[in-house]
Amino acid sequence: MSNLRIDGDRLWQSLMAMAEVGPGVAGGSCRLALTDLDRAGRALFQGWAEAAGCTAHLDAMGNLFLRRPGSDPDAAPVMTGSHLDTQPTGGRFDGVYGVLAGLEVMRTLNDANITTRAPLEVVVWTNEEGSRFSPPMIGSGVFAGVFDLSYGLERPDQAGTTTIGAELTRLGWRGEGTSRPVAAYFEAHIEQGPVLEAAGCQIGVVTGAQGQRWYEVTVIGQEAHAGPTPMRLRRDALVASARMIDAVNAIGHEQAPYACATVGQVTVHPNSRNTIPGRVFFTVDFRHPVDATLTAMDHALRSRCQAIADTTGCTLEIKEFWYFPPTPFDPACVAAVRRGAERLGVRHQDIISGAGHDAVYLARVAPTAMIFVPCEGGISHNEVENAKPEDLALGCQILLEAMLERAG
Ligand code: HGY
Ligand code: MN
Ligand code: MN
Repeated sequence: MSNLRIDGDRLWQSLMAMAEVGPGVAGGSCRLALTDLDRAGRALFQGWAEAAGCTAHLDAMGNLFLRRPGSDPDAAPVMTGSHLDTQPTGGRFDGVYGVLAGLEVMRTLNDANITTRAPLEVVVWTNEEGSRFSPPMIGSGVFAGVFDLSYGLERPDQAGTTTIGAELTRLGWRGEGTSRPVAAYFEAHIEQGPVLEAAGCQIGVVTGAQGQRWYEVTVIGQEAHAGPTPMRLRRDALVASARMIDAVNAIGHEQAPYACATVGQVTVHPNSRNTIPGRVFFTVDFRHPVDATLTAMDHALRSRCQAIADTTGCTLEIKEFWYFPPTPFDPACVAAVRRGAERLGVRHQDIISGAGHDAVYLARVAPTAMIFVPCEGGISHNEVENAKPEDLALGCQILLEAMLERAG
């Protein structure tokens, strides 16, 4: 194992070839979940993996498993993977890196003519991003038993025109079963934040992921004419929402340095220049590594938004839409990642993931860990997202070694 080396150039070429599928308008990627572009990206990957001797399996949520046989076919596979669906203004590495690093592991073992004892599998999880269909990580969530299959299939798209189940049927991705054995799961991913780059580290040893709470907020005021309606008589849902959105931001700052608070979506009804908005919908994304703080942020959100609704004559509905607690990864798997970085003699540090990943749900059903590499300026969910070929190669080398340790 000590002289097995992944081919960083081949990995980089694969990443750049995948970036040609569903290119964004500014150098990134746009392959929204379960669109024809998502299909094209998966087809490219599946072709490569099958050419590398893997066989494909789809489950009932369209999760795609590419299996490399082991000498013991009954052994639970050591799994890696991530997602190929992107944000609308996504980058070339978020998710894709983890899938193609897994492919590079398979290719490297083929080149060395090595058969592992346990089978290996690279997985493409359905709808990790949670942009077109919410919540995120729905494919891995059903796999891990966090959501039941009917919930996963019924999720509507943002436009309310279709569901995950209907799109899976259209794409021919309705497979069998919702789970399968997994001995361990390792996921390589860009950090998507500034910590590693600022610390001069090439590898992040991910010890876990912070918790998240997502909300859907609806504020009801009264539509009225923008001209004859005196300011003092208005029940302006957009003014109330603006104050609530500022309160969301304040809650994030008050729980610094680890809290995150984001309003990413706002819709205004009737969205007409000369009608006082009567109804506003907005989303809230709270994150924190400590569950009790996430709870305190929840209480602050509810009390401050209610006070604003009361003083603006509006009514308020806050629906908690999604939650997962801070999730620690498996110490033995984390140690395997750390040993890999030490063997390579590269600067590394422990880090908690700010982003959610499929690994968070896999951690509920199998020993799991992640490998982070820095991204330029810590920017992600942005078309400028970038990473260094040498860092991507180092992360992939550690992935190879961690998987081999487990697979034998
Ligand atoms: O929202 C997240 O953390 C991930 O990108 N789905
Ligand atoms: Mn991702
Ligand atoms: Mn993402």
